[in-house]
Amino acid sequence: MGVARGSGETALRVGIVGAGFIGDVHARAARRTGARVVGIVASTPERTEEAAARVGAERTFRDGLELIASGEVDVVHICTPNDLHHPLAEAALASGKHVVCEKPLAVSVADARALCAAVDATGLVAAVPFVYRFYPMVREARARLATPVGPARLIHGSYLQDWLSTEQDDNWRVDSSRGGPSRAFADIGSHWCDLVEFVTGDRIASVCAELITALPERLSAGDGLHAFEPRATSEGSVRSVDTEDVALVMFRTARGVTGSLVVSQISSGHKNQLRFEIAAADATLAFDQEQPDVLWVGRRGPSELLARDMAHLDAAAAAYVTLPPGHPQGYQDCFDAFVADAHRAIALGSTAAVDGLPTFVDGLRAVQITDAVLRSAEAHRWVDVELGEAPAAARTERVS
Ligand code: SOE
Repeated sequence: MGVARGSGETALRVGIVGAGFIGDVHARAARRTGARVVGIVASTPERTEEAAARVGAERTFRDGLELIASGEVDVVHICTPNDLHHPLAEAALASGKHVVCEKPLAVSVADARALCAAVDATGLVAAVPFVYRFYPMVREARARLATPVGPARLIHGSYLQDWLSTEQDDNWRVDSSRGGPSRAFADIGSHWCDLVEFVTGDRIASVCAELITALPERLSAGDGLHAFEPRATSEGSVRSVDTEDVALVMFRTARGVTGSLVVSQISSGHKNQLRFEIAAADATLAFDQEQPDVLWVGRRGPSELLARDMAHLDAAAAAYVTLPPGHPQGYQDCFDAFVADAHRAIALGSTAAVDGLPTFVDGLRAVQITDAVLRSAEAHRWVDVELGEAPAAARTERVS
């Protein structure tokens, strides 16, 4: 493990592979936990040098495998294009490193399952940033669905963005060879499904899906553009698109609840709007990721817009409050809370010790749901989600 700090504690040593906007988010979150950002790697030597200066990394590495083999890091944060997640996570686990791997965990169920088996075999900590679980008002919704408002009867919502809404917009996610066979659903529909399963405690058991590619051609930008990055030039060759812009999904859960989801990355005006609405017996709960400091509680009688004030929140929600009411907590705060919990699990030697931490088992779930959505859209019928036996939770014995 890392070098001792004044209090005798050991600062965790973090290595980051991938330096798009999310790599910077990981670096800021790691630093906020008190970890050292020992090293970073980007897609080119120039971008690596720029990223190291930008995030204040202690050194650079030639590539992800050199960072993993260096012996200078305790946990590897994987923030690369999706096709590299499996090989890098596999190498990190094999070398005894804990892993935080961006979603989707892998571009196939087999690869995601193999990674879960590797985690189970080593007992290392391995987490996936389904970070929207870490908003205090999401935890409040989860607590209310567990008791006062009763079980869910109807679940619906959407996840809408517009950063891919013109032919000029391009990104590695659009290319199935880099992003995987599903784009919009795997990229952001996975967040929505993880969140509603987390909040309700239920599981999506079958889906009926339609996938739509509204822009069949785009102006290729190669690997050059990061998510949400505006295009500077209109140079580039036209390329055909083999992944979806929109996913429409109906689903049934294991408890028999029905629901629907609209996923779109071409909805002008919506920047990162994840919304769910859950109609339970005594109230409806609605959450909007673009207004994350409030939770709407709808009733036959007076409804209320519950503001984040720890004096009135369930203890499970108050645990994630870091600022007084009226001082909005946002996306980076939510990401910081996820990384803090992941690093706490490393310190404790167990993911089971940290309630609500999304692990590789949750990453596998998301890939299984994505696989069912792809099969349903192909066959134009309802398809069961491959629930299978979720791999055993990582053992809790100490990690060397
Ligand atoms: C792009 O769609 C993206 O950065 C996703 O990859 C993230 O998972 C999501 O949280 C925000 O949008």
